[in-house]
This record gives sequence, structure tokens and C-alpha cells, in this order.
Amino acid sequence: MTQAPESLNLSVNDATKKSLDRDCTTLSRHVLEQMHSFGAEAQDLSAVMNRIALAGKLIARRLSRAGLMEGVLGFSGDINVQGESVKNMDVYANDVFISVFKQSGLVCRLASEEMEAPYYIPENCPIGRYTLLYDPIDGSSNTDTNLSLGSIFSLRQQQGDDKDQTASDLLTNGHKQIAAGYILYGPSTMLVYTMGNGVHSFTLDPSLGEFILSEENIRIPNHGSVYSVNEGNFWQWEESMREYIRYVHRTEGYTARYSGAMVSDIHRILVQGGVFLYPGTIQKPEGKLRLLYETAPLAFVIEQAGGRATTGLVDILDVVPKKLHQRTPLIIGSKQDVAKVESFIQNGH
Ligand code: AHM
Ligand code: MG
Repeated sequence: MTQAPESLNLSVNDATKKSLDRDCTTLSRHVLEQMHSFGAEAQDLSAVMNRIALAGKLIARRLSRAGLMEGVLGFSGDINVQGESVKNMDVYANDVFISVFKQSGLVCRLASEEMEAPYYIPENCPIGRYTLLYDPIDGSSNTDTNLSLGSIFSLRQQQGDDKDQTASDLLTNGHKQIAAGYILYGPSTMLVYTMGNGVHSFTLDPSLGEFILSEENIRIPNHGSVYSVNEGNFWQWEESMREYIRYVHRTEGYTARYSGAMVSDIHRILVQGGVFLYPGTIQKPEGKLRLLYETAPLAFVIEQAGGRATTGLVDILDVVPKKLHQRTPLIIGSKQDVAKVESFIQNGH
């Protein structure tokens, strides 16, 4: 038998070692590395992220077989607190996040787009634990056509004992978020998160059932060619927004992309640059998207990647909501592109 040269042996071993290292950089290990600690808080946050990942895996599994199962697609027949028709997948995904945190002793309250009031988990939950705010299915209109969807999450520390169960301590600005991110259900399932120390993406490896690190410290380009907005609302907007759209129409180098699920549109922008807009209309100046579990977590991610997020007048992370389901307009993405939209809103050019 011919002996392989020593250098070749070495390089094969190095490559194997590298891929093994990569396969072992799971989400929970990454959170611990980010915290530079193995203390109680780091262990807790790692466990919380691990359970969010489990919710993502359960939702991804159901979506991947949706066309083969009864009762997964279509509407549930209910109307949610936002006045929107609820889909079966919205109900399932909402329950999944509750189920993964039951008895965990980590998250004691959950607030979501689908529930009028927060859901309390009193069992095994000491004061000062975490609250999870989430949108179980972002872009639910894409569910029945097998297109990309997302889940959005934001973690905050409970302030006070909330004895009257009003959750008024949640009505604070977005800088109070401890962690935030999203899960993107696309051709592969990805989890993107920040804990205030950069933005990191993970891809679900179905053969392992684990989210494995794809990219650390993602930086959003300062400018991109994409603008992402529902232009069907053109005549409902203020004139300044219409003027911005006329500007991109007549300026070379812009291209439109809009999927109906902002997690996937914003993920594209995180990677390639550009701007996503969901402005208010003359009738509804507050827009469609909710602050605490949609715009603030996405703003935290994009700002951590070096981008910006604003209502057009105020940075999203500075907005203090008056109620749990408060809406805000959203302009988010590359610094230069957000500034361009702002210049139209604030100065009319
Ligand atoms: P949802 O959480 O109820 O699905 O609403 C949020 C979604 C975003 O993902 C998407 O960008 C937007 O609503 C689409 O709304 P529209 O159809 O008005 O453009
Ligand atoms: Mg939503």
C-alpha cells in the first residue's frame, strides 16, 4: 500500500478538524462564548436561546410537511387582537413558543401578536426572570403558498413583580432588549440573533437537528440597490413617501424586492444592503407593524450589524410604547439608504 505523504495527511486532518469545529459551534455554545462566562446568567441565556431554537425547529418541521397534513394550512376562523384573520399556523406557532418555555423557570411571561394580554407561566418562576415577546409567524399570508416565513423574538428582563398582571414594565424603549432576532423559514431554516455584541447567523442542519454557526459578526453594507415596500399603498401614503418612490424610479441603480414576509426581505437587506419600508398612511399614520415584537427586535439586529432603523422621525429603539400592541412606521436597512428616505420625510427631498 502506498503511504500518503505526511503533508497530505496533515492537510486532510486539518480540514476534518475545521469542519468538526464548525459542526460543534452550536447556538447554545455560541451564546456562552458571547457572554465570556459560564456563570448562571450565561447558562440561563444559553438555555433560553436553545428553547427558542427548539420552537424554530418545531415550526420548520410542520411547515416542511404542511401540504401533506390535515389542518395545517388555511384559516382558523378566529380574528386576533389586531383585527386580522388568524391562520392555523399562527395558532400552532404561538402555542409552540409557550410550550417550549413551560416549567423552564427561565421565561415567566410571553407576549405575542396573537394574544391580547401576556401569557403567564407562574410555575417554577422566580421574580426577575425573562419575558419573551414574539411574532410566531411573520408574513402569514405566505403560508398557504409555500413561500418564506419568519418568527421574530425579543427577550427582556421582567422589572418588578407585575402583581396586577398589567405588564406595564414592558412599556420601555428598545434599548432594554437583552437579546433579539428572527428565524427565517426559507429553502433552509436560519436563526439570526444579537445580544448586543454583533449579529450572528445559524443554519439548521436537518441531519443533526442543530443550528450550526454560519456567519459571525455580520455587517450590513452601507448602501444597497434594493428598496422593499408594498407599492400598492402608494396613494394611501403622505406625499413625501410618494416623492421618495418617484426618486428611486427615476434614479438608476435601484431595484424592487418585496416578498410579503418582512423577515425574509430584511434578511436579504442585512446580507446585501438596501432599505425596507413599511410607512404609515394618511388614514393610519402609525403603520401596520408592531413595535415590541416586530420593529424593535429587527431594529436591534440591524443596528448591531451597522445599519439603522427609524420611524422616519425617531429611532425605533428610542420609541417608548404606550401599549403592548403599539404600531410604528418602519424604515430599516443600510445607513445611507435609510438616511435618503429620512431626508424626504424630514425635508421633502
Ligand atoms: P403579519 O405578522 O401579520 O404577517 O404581518 C407582518 C407582515 C410583514 O411580514 C410584511 O412585510 C407585511 O406584513 C406585509 O403586509 P402588506 O400585505 O400590507 O404589504
Ligand atoms: Mg407579524
